[in-house]
Amino acid sequence: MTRTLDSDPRRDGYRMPGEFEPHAGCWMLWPERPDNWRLGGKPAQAAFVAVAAAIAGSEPVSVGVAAAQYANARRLLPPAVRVVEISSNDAWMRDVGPTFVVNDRGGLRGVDWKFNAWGGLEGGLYFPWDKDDAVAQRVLEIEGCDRYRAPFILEGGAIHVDGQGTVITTEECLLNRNRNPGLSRGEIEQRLQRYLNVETVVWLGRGVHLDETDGHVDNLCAYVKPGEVVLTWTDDRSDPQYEISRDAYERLMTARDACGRRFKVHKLVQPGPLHTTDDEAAGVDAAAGTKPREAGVRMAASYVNFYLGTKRVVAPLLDSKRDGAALRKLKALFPGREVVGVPGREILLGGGNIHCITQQVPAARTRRK
Ligand code: KQY
Repeated sequence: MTRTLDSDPRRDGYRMPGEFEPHAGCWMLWPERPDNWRLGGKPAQAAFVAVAAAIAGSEPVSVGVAAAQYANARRLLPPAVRVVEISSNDAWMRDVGPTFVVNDRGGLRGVDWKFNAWGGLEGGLYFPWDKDDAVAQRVLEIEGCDRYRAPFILEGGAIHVDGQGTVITTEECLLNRNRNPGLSRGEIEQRLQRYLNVETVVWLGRGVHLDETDGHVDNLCAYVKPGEVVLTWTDDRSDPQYEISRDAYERLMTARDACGRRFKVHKLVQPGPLHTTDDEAAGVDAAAGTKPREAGVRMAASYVNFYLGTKRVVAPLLDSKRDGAALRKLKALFPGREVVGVPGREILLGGGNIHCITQQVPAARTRRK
């Protein structure tokens, strides 16, 4: 039975591990809403299938799908992937799924953040979002894990941790008035400390240019291992991303993590710039309450939005001119893992990428004495 606990992970000795630590599996959701995914979600479904298949080569994958799409998802996904019925408003498991936390005695629990579709009625992306907000609890029931219901709004894509006391996040997202307007920066830091069990919050400024999540860190910067991060980068000073990445680089270079380390920052070339085409925009249904998709809009494309699996890194292919260099860099950064590229444009058209549609379940382990 899954209990909802009154305490918090810090008090109970649980911490969020780094994504680079071993996994027990990965969760995803199934895309179908026609006002976000073009052509009734068919191209996105093919992209999600490719991501699930690539991750399944590294660790067990489970996909939550609404009842009406169950047969379709089951038919399209590889037999090794577990398909279970879960209702959701869209398919961003990173943001609506639980953030798993572990202790040193093999315990595994989940934090269920409050969710408001990236901004609620002040710039959020759709209404309603009640089914999304209920996803984490369902995943925790299936995993048989106890649950912390965090008393504030946060999405999993807004945080990256090193598992050793440090979280990296962005001011653009976490200090945005459309998330937790009643909380000061200090109060948000205290909540991150309690629910992730960290000591140090490293604040970056803005996320990737025009990122509709209000600047999630998972599109900008990711941990390679404790003390080392990879940052999306352009050398083109006329590109709006240049100032954003340069500012993040400077903040990282002057920060110290919870262990007193300085960061080693690896720059990863950005794709494009990439823009939506007329055809792509025309394939998305208009709907009241949903952010419309328009042609010619620059997308928040980044190779940093990869999944860091136990044996494989699964990264988006986004730009034939840059994919090779990006994959070579990731191979150099993760020598112990296979780096697999999967076409990412259809996921990007929905507003995120591979990291945003996945959520790792860490392997619960006892610490060696
Ligand atoms: O960046 C993410 N973690 C999610 C992207 C959500 C986009 C919704 N259209």
